[in-house]
Amino acid sequence: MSKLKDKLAGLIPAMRDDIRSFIKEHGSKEVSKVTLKQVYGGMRGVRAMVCDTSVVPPDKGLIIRGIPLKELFEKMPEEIFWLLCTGELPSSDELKDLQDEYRKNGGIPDYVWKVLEAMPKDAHPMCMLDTGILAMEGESKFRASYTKGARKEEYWESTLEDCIRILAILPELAAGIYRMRYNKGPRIAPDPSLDWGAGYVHMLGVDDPDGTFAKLMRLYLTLHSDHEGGNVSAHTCHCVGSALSDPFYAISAGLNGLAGPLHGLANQECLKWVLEVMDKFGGVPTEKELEKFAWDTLNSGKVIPGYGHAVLRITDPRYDAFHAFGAKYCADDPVYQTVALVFKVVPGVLKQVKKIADPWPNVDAGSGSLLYKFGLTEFEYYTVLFSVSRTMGMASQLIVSRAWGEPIERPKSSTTKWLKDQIGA
Ligand code: NMX
Ligand code: MLT
Repeated sequence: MSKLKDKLAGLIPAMRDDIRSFIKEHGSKEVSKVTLKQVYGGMRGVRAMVCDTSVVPPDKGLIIRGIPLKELFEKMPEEIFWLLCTGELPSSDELKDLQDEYRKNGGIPDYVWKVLEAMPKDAHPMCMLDTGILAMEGESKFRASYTKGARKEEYWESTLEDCIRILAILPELAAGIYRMRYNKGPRIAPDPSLDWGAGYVHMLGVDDPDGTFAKLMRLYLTLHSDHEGGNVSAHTCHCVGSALSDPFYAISAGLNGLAGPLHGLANQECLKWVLEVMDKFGGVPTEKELEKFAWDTLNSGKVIPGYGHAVLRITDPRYDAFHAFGAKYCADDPVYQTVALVFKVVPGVLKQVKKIADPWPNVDAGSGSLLYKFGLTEFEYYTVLFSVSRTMGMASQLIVSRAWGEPIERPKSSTTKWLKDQIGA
């Protein structure tokens, strides 16, 4: 048994009992009211689901299992996955054991590459990633054990095994897609001596002579890992998983949601926007030029990517972390300088638009300029990096919900006529 499985086996019975008795004792109490605006407004702020891996207070940003993100910047992404699943950071033995599990569970079957090679040459990298994960669904241990008649209390175990398998292959799959999609030459085999983040950089084949890109990659994978349960990717994964679809189905579904421009795809859109600005003004623009460009974007009916958030009402601490990394390693880089100028100018513009609830940068505003600087210039690929990381959050949420036996998700919808009758409108 892996140390993570062992640890969870020790924690889960008490967690399950606690949640069951909590529901039994207090199940009829009210936790949230729902207004008509929320019903029509993407359920914003409605508290109607559970996620114990992380929370996002609007005035603080991401807190993972009680630890504010800024205290986790230096952690390895593998440590974050352990933390998300168990509520504690791993010991060095536990970390090593999880890294060994990833190594043991690696290896992508040849048919997956054949499926990807058969796709159109201009397929979006996100479509390739989701297809690659889905193509491996036949391997699901959860599906096999469910078919054999596993008991509900055992579901989390095969869910964990599937999630470890997916996390183990993801950097290799994602890097292989990069090399295939952008004609970078043959795939690069995994190097078992490397950690999850550095191994991904190695397989991408991007030059990293002093290890700074690997440092950025670890930070990137840590920062994007989870963002409570209601974001589109986590919520989609959770909803699909609640039907007891296995993790290959649920995680690829969640990533399909991440591929939307209002969600994870904003990172590609954001760098595109920044490069357009630079192209138009022949380099780093002046504040005035940038302000006009921002107004032109808004007036043409488009969003300014990388700005605004459904929950946050401050600068996203994930943006702050990228900004600080850029100040340390990319201060002379014109793309980074433009991103920094956008941060200076755009909130002031967005504050003048009454309907915009949050004028501040989100996670997607700054990451692209750093990737670009380190040689990953194909910005259509950026959401794939987000995906590798976000899979940790989705996977841990799936494991935890299977562990306490969450039922199928099925909220009640209403017709407009019913709502009007109900309200007496
Ligand atoms: N640029 C232009 N308009 C905006 C922006 C923006 N950055 N942010 C919000 N608005 C608009 C929004 O489109 C909506 O307009 P309308 O009523 O005409 O549909 C109005 O302001 C009110 O929206 P909010 O209540 O402020 O935001 P909401 O919770 O609905 O949406 C986002 C949140 C993140 C979808 C929205 O801020 C946005 O589209 N931002 C740009 C895209 C982006 O950066 N997405 C990435 C989010 C983070 N991630 O990785 O997932
Ligand atoms: C995320 O990381 O999922 C995004 O910031 C979007 C969200 O939380 O809604």
